[in-house]
This record gives sequence, structure tokens and C-alpha cells, in this order.
Amino acid sequence: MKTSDFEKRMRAGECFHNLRMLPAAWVVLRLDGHGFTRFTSKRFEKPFDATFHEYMIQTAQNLLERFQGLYAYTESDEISILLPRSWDLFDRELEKAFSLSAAFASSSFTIACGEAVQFDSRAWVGAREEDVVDYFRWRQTDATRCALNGWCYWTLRKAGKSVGQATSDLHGKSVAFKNELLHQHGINFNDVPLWQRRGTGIHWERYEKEGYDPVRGVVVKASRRRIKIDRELPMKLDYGQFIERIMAQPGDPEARKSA
Ligand SMILES: Nc1nc2c(ncn2[C@@H]2O[C@H](COP(=O)(O)OP(=O)(O)OP(=O)(O)O)[C@@H](O)[C@H]2O)c(=O)[nH]1
Ligand SMILES: [Mg+2]
Repeated sequence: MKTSDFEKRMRAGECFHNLRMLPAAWVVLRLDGHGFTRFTSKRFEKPFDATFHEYMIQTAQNLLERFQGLYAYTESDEISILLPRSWDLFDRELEKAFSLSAAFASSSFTIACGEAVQFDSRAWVGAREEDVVDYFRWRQTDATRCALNGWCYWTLRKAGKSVGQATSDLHGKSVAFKNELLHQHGINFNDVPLWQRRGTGIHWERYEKEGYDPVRGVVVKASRRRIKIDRELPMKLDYGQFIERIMAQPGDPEARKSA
């Protein structure tokens, strides 16, 4: 067999390599901690641990910068990164985006925390701005639901209930019931820190930096961008408008050149 035929036959086995994200579609990469129920169980406070959340924020910020995203959102053990429509890293190849984002999240968290962890990665694809707003509202609703459930479950466990008892006590119960249960244990769910109920957002903001132009001998102003971490996100319609404003920002052309 000719070498070129052999090469061609072997390359044909790399059948997923040509998969690319639809041109101009909105893409969100979602990273999720693998086996974090077990990993967090002995190492971090339940239901929420501020240090764990800071590791997630650090990981999300690193991903936002490295993948030149517009917005990163983290709640529980997951991170969503919104990519600009014009995103062109790795020629929009799916294999590269999944494997490198998972590898990058895993190594970032591992360095921050000092213990080896793994993240998986998937892509969500949407055609319209409204779909992206819905996506982030969906993840924020998930954060609120999980926070209420987590607070109820661990309040019952800390009060001496077994895994089975706490689970069956909460099974099929309404939001009102769960709020009341917390109330009876002296916890007002509305007083729980916002980052636990709504998650944390990370995005770019523009600011003016003053510099000195030695040639003209004058002070000049230049527009720069920096990371902003939002631990008190708005919710519902206000959160939707917040996401719309972020989508209206262009990706950073300077960053794209240097990747
Ligand atoms: N102790 C503690 N656990 C947390 C915290 N944030 C998230 N977790 C845990 O992380 C887990 C995330 O849930 P999942 O992603 O569904 O579970 P998983 O075990 O990671 O499973 P896979 O993602 O399928 O691998 C839950 O068990 C949460 O309790 C925290 O602040 N403190
Ligand atoms: Mg997980």
C-alpha cells in the first residue's frame, strides 16, 4: 500500500476532527466538576464554602481570559463561558474547544486548590440573543433551586436526620414548604449570601487609563479593559438585560491577535 493511501485511511479514522461550531452561532462552553460530590464532601463546608467558590471564580476567570470569552458564570461546580459570535480560536474545532477547555479548567482549579481534579466540557449552541438570555437565566434558576435544596438538606442533616430521612422529608415539597422549614431552623433564605442563590458573573469592563506622552509632553487617556467580578448579580428580567449588555460588547480584537 502506498504511504499516502495509508495516511489517508488512518486520517479517515479521525472522524470527529472536522466537527466545527456553526459559523456565527452563539456558543457557551459549560465546564462541570467531575465527581465533585465526593471530592467536596470531606474538604469543604456544606452546603456552601466560600473558599471553594473562590477557586471556581479563579478557574472561570482564567477560562474567560484564555478562551477570549465575553462572560463567565459560575454556580456550584459548573462554569459557563459565553464566546463572541466571531470567536475563531482553534478554527472553531469542537475537539479542541472541549479538550482544551476541560484541560485548562482542571489545571487551573488544581493549581488554586492544591489537589488534582477533572472537569468535563460540553457546548450549548443558540442562534438568537434571546436564547442566550434564556440560557443564563436557566443556569441562574438552577443555582437558586440547588441553593434552597442544599440549605434544606444540610439543615436537616446537621439537625441529626439520616441521608434517607432528609431526602424523603424534602421529596416533592414546594418552595414555600422549604422556605418555611429553613425559617423554623432560624434561617431566612433571603438572607443567604447572593453568590450562593444567584451565582457569580465575570466579565470585561472598559476604563480610561491616564498616561504621559513624552513626545508631545501631555497627559493622554487610553481606553483599556479589565476583569470585573460580580458577586451580587441581578435576577430575572434585570439579569436578562445585564446579559444583553454583555452580548452587545465586541470581542477584543487585540486579544484575538495575540492568541
Ligand atoms: N461541600 C460543598 N460542596 C459543593 C459546593 N458547591 C458545589 N458542591 C457540590 O458539588 C456537587 C455538584 O453536583 P454534580 O455536578 O451534579 O455532581 P458530581 O458529583 O460532580 O457528578 P458529575 O458532574 O456527574 O461528575 C454537589 O454534590 C454539590 O454539593 C460547596 O460550596 N461546598
Ligand atoms: Mg459535577
